[in-house]
Amino acid sequence: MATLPIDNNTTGKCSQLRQLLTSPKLEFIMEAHNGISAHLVEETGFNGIWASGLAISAQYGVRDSNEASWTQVVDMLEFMSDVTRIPILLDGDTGYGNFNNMRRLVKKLEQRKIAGVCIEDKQFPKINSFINGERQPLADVNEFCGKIKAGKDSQDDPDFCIIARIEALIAGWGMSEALRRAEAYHEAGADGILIHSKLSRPNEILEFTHEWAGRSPVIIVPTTYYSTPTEVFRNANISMVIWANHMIRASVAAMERIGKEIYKSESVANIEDSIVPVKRIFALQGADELTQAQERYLHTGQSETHAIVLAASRGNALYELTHDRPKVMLTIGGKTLLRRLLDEFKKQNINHTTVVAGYKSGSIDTSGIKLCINTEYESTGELHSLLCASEDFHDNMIIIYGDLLFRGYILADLLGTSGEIVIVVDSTLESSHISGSADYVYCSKPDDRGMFSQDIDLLHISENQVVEAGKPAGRWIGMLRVQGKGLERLNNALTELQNQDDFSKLTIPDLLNYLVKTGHPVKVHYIHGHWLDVNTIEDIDRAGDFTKT
Ligand code: SPV
Ligand code: MG
Repeated sequence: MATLPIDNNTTGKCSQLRQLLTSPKLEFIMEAHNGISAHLVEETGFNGIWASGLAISAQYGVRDSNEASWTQVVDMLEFMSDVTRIPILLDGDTGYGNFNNMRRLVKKLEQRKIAGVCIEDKQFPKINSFINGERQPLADVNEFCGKIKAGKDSQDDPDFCIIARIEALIAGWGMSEALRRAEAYHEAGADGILIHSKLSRPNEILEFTHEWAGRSPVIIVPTTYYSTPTEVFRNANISMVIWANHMIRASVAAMERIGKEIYKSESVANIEDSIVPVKRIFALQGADELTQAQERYLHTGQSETHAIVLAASRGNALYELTHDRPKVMLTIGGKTLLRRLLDEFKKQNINHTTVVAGYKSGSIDTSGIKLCINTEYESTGELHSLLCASEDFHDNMIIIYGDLLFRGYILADLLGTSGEIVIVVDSTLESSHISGSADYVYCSKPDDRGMFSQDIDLLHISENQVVEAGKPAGRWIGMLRVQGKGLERLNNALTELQNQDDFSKLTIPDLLNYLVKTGHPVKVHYIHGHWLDVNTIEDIDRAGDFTKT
């Protein structure tokens, strides 16, 4: 089975068809009328496809009377051929014109990797043989032989097959005319004869094959004599059976049944289990292949960033404002803090966000996120919340507090850093407003604002200024990045810390200090302002102004 995009390993479709035609076995090919039905025919196990004129015209919603142009047919064949590896035999009606049209048709079919064409000895524009077949005029034998020859002389691949279809029996001209025509078409170079009948018994087909005696491969279309046991065809040395219209008839039956049911019940609840899931359609379209290709071509080796948002706390200093919702659901400038975060994530192509909630978790808008709940949020700290999301840890992720507002470049720059664990530190200590508790950061070097990309290590992070450590280099803003081996370090540290009695109280700064203490560097990415967190009522006003600028 081929998957999209186009499988170019299509060489040999003509030779496959020739083998089917000349093999001593009775072979079966099945009708298809568009890409998806062709795909299904191949997936089912058939070795070849009949691109039926009746079915292709029907799926276009027009009559089988050359109402769809031949180029429209060829366009559809391209879709069918692109998604399949088995050969397609086109029902080419009368060749869509005279010998000259036939020459061009063969060229165009070969360009689209169609393995062969069957033309019938009627006149253009044709009408389906089952509609007043006996009254339809036949083509002149010599003219039709010229068309076969012109087709054979135009093909590039010696295995491309041209099948001559004889309508003499349906048109009421009798067996001897059918045999005379078969002989002439065979002489003209036809690779096989399709003998058509509209009787409900296979009698005239069997008489024909008996008289023809294997001079060339014989193909039949048992649409009207469908009850004939297949063994009869096998015994008659028939080369190939075409099931000519069964995919389109099956789909019409299914669409009618389901459509009526939905119309009647004004609901789709009843029929859901009797149709394929949408996933099956995606599979038929080769959606997985596209996802893999996106990984390969769009992200140039970089996997997608995931985000973990810590949002379990109420924000006690906000009093009534968080009476019925956690802090992340506060609206600032017309949008909740959470929505603002998600919008910033989207800008950086972060599409996997896990939010760890606790307080009033039911009020969190879950669209576009996965929600994890820290049920013990009242008695536990940040690391416990972080652990709740451990299933969604990723080797390319950010961990962020839910009450953070920041300019987009801060996240973009953090994503551009290469350290395995990197924290964002604001070096504007003096002028910054500090509500809530501040996480003072002590670093290997202070922020040298004259340098763009600095290599800075975290030494220590603490809620209080540590007098003996000197002046802190800044404050952690509540945003960090983990990538590559950093994930293993984070997981190991969390596992080890869980053995401590006070684990339930530990914070992210505790985790960072532990990492540093155990010899795992945590890198610092300096910024200078352009963020705030929302802890108090005054912060809400400030946040409103922040979103306006
Ligand atoms: C078709 O499938 O369009 C055919 C076969 O031509 S039949 O409809 O039986 O004539
Ligand atoms: Mg047809």
